[in-house]
Order: sequence, then C-alpha cells, then structure tokens
Amino acid sequence: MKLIIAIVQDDFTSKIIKSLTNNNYRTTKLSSTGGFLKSGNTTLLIGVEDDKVDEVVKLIENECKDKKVTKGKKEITVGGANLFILNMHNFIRI
Ligand code: 2BA
Repeated sequence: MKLIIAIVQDDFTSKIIKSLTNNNYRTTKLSSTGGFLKSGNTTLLIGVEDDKVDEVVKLIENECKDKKVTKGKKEITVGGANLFILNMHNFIRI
C-alpha cells in the first residue's frame, strides 16, 4: 500500500476531494501552511493500494493547475499539487 500526501492549493481542494470520493477513494483533509509564502494550503492524506496510485495522481492532476504569484519583485510558480508517495507498512482499521 501507499500513502499519498498531497499538498494542494486551497482553491482546488473541494473539487479534488469530490473527484476522489466519487471514485471511492478515502481522504483526510488537513489545513496547512506553506513555509515559503506562509499562506494557507491543504494537505490531503490518501491511503491506496499500489495499483491505484496512478489513477489517484491522474484524478488530482485533472482538478488543479499551477499559478503565478509575486513575492517581492519576483514571480514564482506555485504548483497545483505537490505529491509525496510513501510506502505504507500497514493499514489497520479498527
Ligand atoms: P510554500 O512553501 O509556501 O511555497 C510556495 C511556492 O514558492 C513553491 O511552489 C515554489 O514555487 C516557491 N518556493 C518555495 N520555497 C522556495 C525557496 N526556498 N526559494 C524559492 N522559491 C521557493 P511549490 O513548489 O509548488 O510548493 C507549494 C507548496 O507545497 C509549498 O508552499 C509547500 O507547502 C509544499 N511543498 C513543496 N515542496 C515541498 C517539500 N519538498 N517539502 C515540503 N513541502 C513542500
């Protein structure tokens, strides 16, 4: 199993969760803050079987896109989503 940690722009959170839920994926939504911009974003925890990872990535990709923001005099590109995909040793539901 894998644990997908997805840090997503707040603007896309609802659509991503709706899409994942409609496709029978379970999510946990955490409020988070980017260390660089110090503005809010959302962290989603999604536990899935290995063979479902690609589909989950695709569903997330379909619902978000990057955006340009200015910080000081610099323009930076904030990704629609940043994903960490971790091997999960075990999942126990009691
Ligand atoms: P923030 O840390 O607020 O970063 C927002 C955007 O600022 C980043 O977009 C990137 O374009 C830029 N940025 C971040 N750190 C920078 C630096 N040291 N120098 C120059 N520009 C910098 P993304 O890379 O798409 O990241 C969006 C959000 O995803 C981040 O918000 C952070 O909350 C998370 N994130 C991204 N990479 C991460 C990582 N390796 N570890 C943990 N969180 C990460």
